[in-house]
Amino acid sequence: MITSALPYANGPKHIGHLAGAYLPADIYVRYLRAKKEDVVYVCGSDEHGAAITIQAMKEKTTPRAIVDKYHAMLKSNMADLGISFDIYHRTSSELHHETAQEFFTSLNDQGDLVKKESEQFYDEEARTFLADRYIIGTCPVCANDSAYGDQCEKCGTSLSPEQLINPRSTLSGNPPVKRSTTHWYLPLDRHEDFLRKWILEDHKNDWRPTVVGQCKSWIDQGLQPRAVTRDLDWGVSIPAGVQGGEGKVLYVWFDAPIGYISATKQWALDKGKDWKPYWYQADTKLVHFIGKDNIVFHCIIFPVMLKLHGNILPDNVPGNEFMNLEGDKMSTSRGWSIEMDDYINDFVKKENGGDMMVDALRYYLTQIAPETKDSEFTWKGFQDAVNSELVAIFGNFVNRTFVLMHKLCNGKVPPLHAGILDDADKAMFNEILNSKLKIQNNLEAYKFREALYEVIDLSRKGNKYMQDKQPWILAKQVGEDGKISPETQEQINNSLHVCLQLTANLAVFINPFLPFTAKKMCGMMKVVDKMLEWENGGKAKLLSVGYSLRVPELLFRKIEDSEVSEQVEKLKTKKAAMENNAVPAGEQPQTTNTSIEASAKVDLKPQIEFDDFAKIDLKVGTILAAEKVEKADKLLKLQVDLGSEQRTIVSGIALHFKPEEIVGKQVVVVANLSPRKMRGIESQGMILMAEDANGKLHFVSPSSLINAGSGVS
Ligand code: B3M
Ligand code: ZN
Repeated sequence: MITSALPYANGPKHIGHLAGAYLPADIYVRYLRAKKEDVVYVCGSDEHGAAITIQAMKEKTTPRAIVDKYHAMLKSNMADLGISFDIYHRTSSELHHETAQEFFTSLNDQGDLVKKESEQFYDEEARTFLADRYIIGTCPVCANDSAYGDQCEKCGTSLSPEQLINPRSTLSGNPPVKRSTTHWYLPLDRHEDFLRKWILEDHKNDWRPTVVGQCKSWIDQGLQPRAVTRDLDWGVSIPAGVQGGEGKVLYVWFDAPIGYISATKQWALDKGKDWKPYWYQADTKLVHFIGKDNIVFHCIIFPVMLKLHGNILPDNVPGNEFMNLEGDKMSTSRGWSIEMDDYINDFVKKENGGDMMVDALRYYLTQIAPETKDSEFTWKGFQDAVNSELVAIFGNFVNRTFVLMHKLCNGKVPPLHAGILDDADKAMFNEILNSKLKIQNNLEAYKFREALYEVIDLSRKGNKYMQDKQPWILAKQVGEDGKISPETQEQINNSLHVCLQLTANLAVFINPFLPFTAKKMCGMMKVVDKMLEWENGGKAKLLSVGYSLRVPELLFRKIEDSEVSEQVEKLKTKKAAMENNAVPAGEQPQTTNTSIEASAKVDLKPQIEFDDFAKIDLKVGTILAAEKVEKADKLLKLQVDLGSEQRTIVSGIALHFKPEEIVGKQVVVVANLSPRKMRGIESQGMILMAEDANGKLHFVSPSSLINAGSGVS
């Protein structure tokens, strides 16, 4: 029973979500299916909660319209990216409402919930209690003026509405008042002993340390009763007949995980199967794939609910850390993100795109999967991974094998001549078996990065093998009759036989990760998808001798420099557009001294390690010449002496300095920055500048004249 976090149907989702909760689950599920395990993979849209109603306010429409719109988008995006759910359900469905209500009733009837009255924020004008997200105010940590009642999105701090400075209602804009209201709570404190033992002892070795660590800190902080109901009019209503439940709904985090169960029920209904074994049978292995912000819900709250309800508990919860983007946190609301929908439009649904570009993304996201710590997506990194690994190693091996087989073996699988099998051939067959074990051990331990590395490494070994055997050189050894001798042909046959069997194995191994590629390879080998079953991996005779194969198809294409720079530009433009729209006129935060200080703090980029800093090569340079760049009023073209060499650097400082003013100046140059073309001129580095409060630029220079090329550190 495999689940991926249900995405909120309140907007597009980005590739960080994809890398965190969907792609790894899909890889795992495809592997299990290849092993012919009985596996169900469910997901669906999370359509309740304030995330939805607030988006409806923003788009001036109804919650229903919002969830319909984004449910359709998410469902089709996931399908386009090859995420192979058995069902993509939705929590607004009737079946889900019934399932969630039954869950509540059963826990409530057993006495596992407690009903309590408390004071909560209320909007007198809108005549409604305010869910956390409906209260905004100033963040006590970073002075962000529009922090939410549950979290400040600027600095990431979790908050409660009480902590906000100058709280106000997003409905009326008025400061809220306190009123008493009744809610149901799940008393987590009653379950501390169970959680401690189950997570911190039983699973301390097989769950990821980051996941266990987060759970430990929650438990150690002391577990509190959590409200499982809300005063809202959008959601699963409290079952009729429950006294005092009128006008209240289940808290979204109570109903959403139950969505996994209702999705399973719907799947079973559609397939004529029984859903119960998947949620009740002790030998069912339940695995939740999530991002780290969902750990507490999947490791603490939902398991307590499952236990009280008599269901099985998760066997593992491989929570992922976050994936940053080009040096900053990924965030749709701040415009610093790559939406799945955008990637699909920009790459997949393009003439030179298609499924190949889905697999390219799946490859890079897995290669940099944030399994143990936060990782970072860069477009340059994407280009490197695709061009120098997928194209140059894996694709190259498969392509060469096919081309040579057509040229030297008549387009058929050549025979293997056992008598002349040498150590290299035997080693290659051994490698295939070894790799299979390494790949599957890693997959079973949820180490997808390493598993994928082993697949590519095997293809790298294939390239090396072919390079050593050099069948194309052998083919040049012709006798006086212009023909290849039978002995030489046998050697050629053997090497290509081995390469073809390796290719078939690579298809089996790559299949969970890059399913479209595996399928294409099957097409080239004229074999059915059944060949991709895991038990076939490691076999030396997947392709029969004499079988004729198709001509190779292009498996991957290179990513051009221009695509990289276009995407980076696009990102910056999007962020700038968001920033301009972020604070509506009249709502500009007041600038007090404290907020200036505080916001200076927030402007810091995320912390880096010394090693990251050490990658930057800073050198003192002397400006030898400077001139304006035609038709670019901000740019100056500089010649800079770095001691051992001269560089051309294009710098955006023309509005601040006249060319003649700066000749002879010493500056600090980022000397190992990848060159970049600006207005047709290749800029080979960057100059550091300081910007003062008025936006005026100042050179960063050594305090006295020193040799050009001196290091800065
Ligand atoms: N919708 C939160 C999220 O998208 C939430 C997950 C529900 S999983 C049951 O991060
Ligand atoms: Zn903050």
